[in-house]
Amino acid sequence: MENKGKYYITTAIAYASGKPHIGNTYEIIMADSIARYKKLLGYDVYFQTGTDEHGQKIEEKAKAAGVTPKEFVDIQAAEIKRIFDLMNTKYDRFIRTTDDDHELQVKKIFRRLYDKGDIYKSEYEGWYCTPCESFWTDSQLVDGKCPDCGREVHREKEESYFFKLSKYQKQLEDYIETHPEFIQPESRKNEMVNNFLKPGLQDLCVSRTSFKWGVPVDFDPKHVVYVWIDALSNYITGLGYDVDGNHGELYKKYWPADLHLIGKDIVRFHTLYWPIMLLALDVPLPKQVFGHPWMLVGEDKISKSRGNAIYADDLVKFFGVDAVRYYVLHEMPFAQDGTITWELVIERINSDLANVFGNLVNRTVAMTNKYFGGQLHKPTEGTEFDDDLKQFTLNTVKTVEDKMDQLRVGDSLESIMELFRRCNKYIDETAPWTLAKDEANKERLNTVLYNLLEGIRFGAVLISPFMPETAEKVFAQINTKATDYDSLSSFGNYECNKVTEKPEPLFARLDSAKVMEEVHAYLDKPEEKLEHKDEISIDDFARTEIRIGKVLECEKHPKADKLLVSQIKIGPEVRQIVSGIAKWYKPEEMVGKKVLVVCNLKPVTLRGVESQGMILCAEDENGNLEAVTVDKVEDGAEVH
Ligand code: ME8
Repeated sequence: MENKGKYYITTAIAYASGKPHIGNTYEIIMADSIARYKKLLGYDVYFQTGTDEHGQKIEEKAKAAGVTPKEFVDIQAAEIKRIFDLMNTKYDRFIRTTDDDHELQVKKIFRRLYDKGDIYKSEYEGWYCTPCESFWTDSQLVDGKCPDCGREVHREKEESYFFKLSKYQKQLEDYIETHPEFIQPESRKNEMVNNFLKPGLQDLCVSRTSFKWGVPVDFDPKHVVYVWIDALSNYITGLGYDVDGNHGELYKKYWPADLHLIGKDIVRFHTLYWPIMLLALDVPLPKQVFGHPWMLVGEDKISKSRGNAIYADDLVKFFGVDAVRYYVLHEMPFAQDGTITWELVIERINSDLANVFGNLVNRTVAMTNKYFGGQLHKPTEGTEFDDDLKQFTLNTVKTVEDKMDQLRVGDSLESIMELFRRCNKYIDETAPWTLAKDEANKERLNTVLYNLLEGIRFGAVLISPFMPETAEKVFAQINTKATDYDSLSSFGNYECNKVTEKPEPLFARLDSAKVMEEVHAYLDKPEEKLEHKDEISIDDFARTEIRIGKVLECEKHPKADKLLVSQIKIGPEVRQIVSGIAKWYKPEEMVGKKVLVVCNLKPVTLRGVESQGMILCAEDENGNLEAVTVDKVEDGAEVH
């Protein structure tokens, strides 16, 4: 296939502050579908996503959770990646802003802008919104609250570094004017121009001293780099951009980005601050920023605190990966917000995936088996219905191409669904079951089924970027290898291999009331929690001396069946310890084990035998007990 050139696509990097909801997840599914579609067309695609891990909010959340910020983001990033992987997204790099290569370049970028005089030191006083990590002036506040999120703001004053946005305003305006496709959809562009550029850009505060969790400014380490400067840089650092010009191969090949896919709330950062950073660094600007709309639950904003959040992994449990991908991609309009509820997902699966797509494939494969033992031959004749179907099929390829060029993903899926509807109509028009009654119609029946299988093949190839697993299932059922884009250049490339004998339905029809009952039972299930003891401080814990001990000898207690008596070497000492483990261990099984011993327990005498410590064991609900052991560490080593 002809190489169409390179295509670099990115998503926003998700805040590593909590589990991503279906709205956040929609963005990566959409990016994945665009990336797969471009690959299908023959582009050399690089797709990057990842996590935004610094900032005050994350520092505070980590503190509340009693872990270090790095421990906190490690857990969050793993969860975010798990959800992205579950949704079958095939990114080339999952960048984390705590990655060393990224942090190094962020430091260098900040220093370069400072050395150039584009960043300068001054003092800042303003209204600060902690969740948004943004300063606001009096006039920017809305009813005294943060204009972005509507939450409380507080007064803060700090010595800060500032970025001279104003210096590049004119250059940016010219770029936006001469590149009408740069900010999409059009409505978002107008918002940026009218609300921010026309009034004039203010210099941006780009460092913080009120918290520590960020990339330090290397020449003034009490400051950390503003999280947006850090986060936006990921799009170039992830490719191996180097401030000193020693760029990696990926950067040389893929930059500038063809598409930054982001949500409507962060268009300002991507179309004003980011291009100005690039202008200041003398780096070419990205070709397009697309601010997609938001997904709502019913009519409300998705919010964990409101308790209305829907998560991709829960949906997948009930409907499978591809049905969820289909729903979010099909349902999200181009510019207006879209909506999701569990009931709507069920309705859409029934109306489109079960009744139209699944039913078409199932009926066609079943008829091919029934009337031809699963094996057709290439047809020799046609009728007007056939021409119409063929034309419709070929047109669908073009329509999808046009729509995808404009990133109208939902419309593209609708066109593919229209093709399946057209095929179903063709079944009604040709009535294969009637043709089958007369042997004289055998050739005609072969043609009809061939055209249907070919229509299905076209639909499956076209839908493969959006529903990759389903497309594979269809290819397997109709047994075709003609799955590349070139095979769609003309109607009639289906090879007539023997179709599968027993086609599995692609999508089961769902009984809404029944499924909703199960959904409620599942979602209302109280979260299981362990009972915890009172909190202790690290100092309290440090009072317990736990060391590794090697069991040298072990025998039964002379007077108690439940007890074993061990001689345990702990570094230079040997201690005698009595433990209630005879039910689980024979004495000889203990010999040689390196166990954990509490050394500073007051000695006690148990049925006449002194015990100078305690072996640590784990016991589960089923009554299994195991001594905790180590492998490599020498006896005497302390556990902390
Ligand atoms: O904004 N529907 O991260 P984030 C659709 N770290 N998209 C939604 C949405 C919804 N209901 N809610 C959020 C950040 N999003 C920054 C980005 S990029 C250098 C730094 C989108 O985890 C949101 O618009 O809050 C954004 O594009 C993405 O999810 C991640 O949001």
